[in-house]
Amino acid sequence: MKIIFASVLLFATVMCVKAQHTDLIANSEGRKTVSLDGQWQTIVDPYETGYYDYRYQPSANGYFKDTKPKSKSDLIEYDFDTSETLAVPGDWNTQKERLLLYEGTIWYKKAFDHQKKPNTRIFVYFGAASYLSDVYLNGQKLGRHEGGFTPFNFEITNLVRDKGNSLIVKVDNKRRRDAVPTLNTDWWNYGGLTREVKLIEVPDTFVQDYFIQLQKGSQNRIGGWVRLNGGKLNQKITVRISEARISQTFTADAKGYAEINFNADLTLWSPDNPKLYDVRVEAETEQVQDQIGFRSIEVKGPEILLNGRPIFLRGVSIHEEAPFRGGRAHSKEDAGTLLNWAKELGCNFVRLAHYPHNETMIREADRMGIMVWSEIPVYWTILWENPATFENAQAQLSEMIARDKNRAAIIIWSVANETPLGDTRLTFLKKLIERARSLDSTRLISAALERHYLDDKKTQMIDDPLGEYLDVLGCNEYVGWYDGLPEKIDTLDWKTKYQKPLIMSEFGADALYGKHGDALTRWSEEYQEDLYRRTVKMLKKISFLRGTSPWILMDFRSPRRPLPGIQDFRNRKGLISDRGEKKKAFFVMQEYYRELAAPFQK
Ligand code: GCB
Repeated sequence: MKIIFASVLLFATVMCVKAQHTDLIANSEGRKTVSLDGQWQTIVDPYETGYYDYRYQPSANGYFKDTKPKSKSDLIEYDFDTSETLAVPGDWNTQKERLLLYEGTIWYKKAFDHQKKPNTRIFVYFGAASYLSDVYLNGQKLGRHEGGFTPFNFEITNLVRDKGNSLIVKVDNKRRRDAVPTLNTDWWNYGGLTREVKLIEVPDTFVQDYFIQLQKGSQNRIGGWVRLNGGKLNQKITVRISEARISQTFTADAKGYAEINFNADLTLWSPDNPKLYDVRVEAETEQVQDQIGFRSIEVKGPEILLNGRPIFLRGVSIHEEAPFRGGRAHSKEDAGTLLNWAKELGCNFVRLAHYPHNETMIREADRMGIMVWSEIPVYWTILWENPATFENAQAQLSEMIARDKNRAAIIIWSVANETPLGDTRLTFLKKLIERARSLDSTRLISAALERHYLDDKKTQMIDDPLGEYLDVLGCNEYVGWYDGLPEKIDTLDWKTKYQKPLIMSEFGADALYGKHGDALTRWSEEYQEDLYRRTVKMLKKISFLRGTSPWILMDFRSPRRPLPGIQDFRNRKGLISDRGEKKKAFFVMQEYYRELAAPFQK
């Protein structure tokens, strides 16, 4: 009886610590931090032996205890310190050949020392971990985080020691039907601590978060809020933008929250002039600095207005895949290469598919003047009716917005990609849209929808009921690749039920760089080129089209693409190969964007 009670209690404690990561600390890139990047000790654990006992109950003495034998007779069947290492940040699949197809658990350990200063608090911050993470410090569980592409942090003030800390993370990338994304995706299920890990040290009461952007519809009024966290909440907070001669002081309420609101005479951010201001948020106990751009983004009928002027989004879709070396991208160099290719193509816009990319990518886009569509991996066949799936999608959406809401580059939050019509899906996505609008009323909301044929077999109709709730319609179409041959493209007419701008959020064809043939030879550069030529002609006739993001900038790894000698497990729809070689279709798109740039002025 006692044993049963004890194990129930243990189970309850292990399970109850679920999910309690603290709200994200804003601007992790701009704060003083200690990097924990580098080699971490790792244990590959396909059966989760380090987590469950032999009755498949959570074990009290899992690997997170990091126990060492105390005598020569002690039985301990693992040892982080003599185990293999993996680099963080980095996916595990591309670091060791035998992990390429691995989907399961790997335990990570980092030992560190840290002299905590008086009157400070310490957080451990993860840029992302794919997909499900259980985090422990010195044998104690800090919490769990679900979702592979958004940051999270835990407070460790009371657990951290001056010497010999053991930070252990169980990362599990097993796919699940009820997860977001679900079992089925056209991209590689990279696992691991794929982004940076760091310690953030802040004063006892600190600036937890802030939202500083132009108010919806205004080009000269900044609105938003600042939120403090700690014991001394009722502080004065000054928002200072010295270059614009702005210094405005507010008083936080008893909860540490201050609404901010003031006029500002600013040079607006745009692709022509990606102006960023040094913005300081000065509370009494902490001062934080950030680089923030200000611009307005609105829709009016089928127009998209940037700073009040109509704009055409000359875009391209991008996966978070590293050029040349492969695997998950995470560095400034990766971001620079991808975004410079987009610029060379003539882009002023990128669709970052199909999940939030790393923060460096967004900050580079901010600096380079490239507008961004950012999305969550609500992709294809999510379990719409499952409440936990909704909570998970909503958490990922909230974390995406929490991290990037001060980046001028981001103009669109997208809630879904190619999801099948139905009532439960509509309810699910409407709720996500409401949540996005409640967190950020300044940006546009979109989703990549599908089209269908009318009876005449040539009219492409966009009338997905979700369209009613979006600001901008996205549409993925693959006429000429999955649907007929390229000549079919010439016959199409486009219609929409909505008086709203359309972004053709995907179109394209696979081509292996260097493979040549005539325009009807699948996988040849000529087929892809011909499809792009015909598609561009078609696009020019769509009166409500205000943007394009062809699929895709660079070839990327996908488990759905086995064809030997051609695909070799890569989606070859890139305009550029994974080795950086430009295919013929790149230049078709480049020419179209040159034409478009002229009247619309970048
Ligand atoms: C799509 C998906 C994208 C795929 C692409 C393809 O519609 O949105 O994730 O990779 O098609 O290549 O089939």
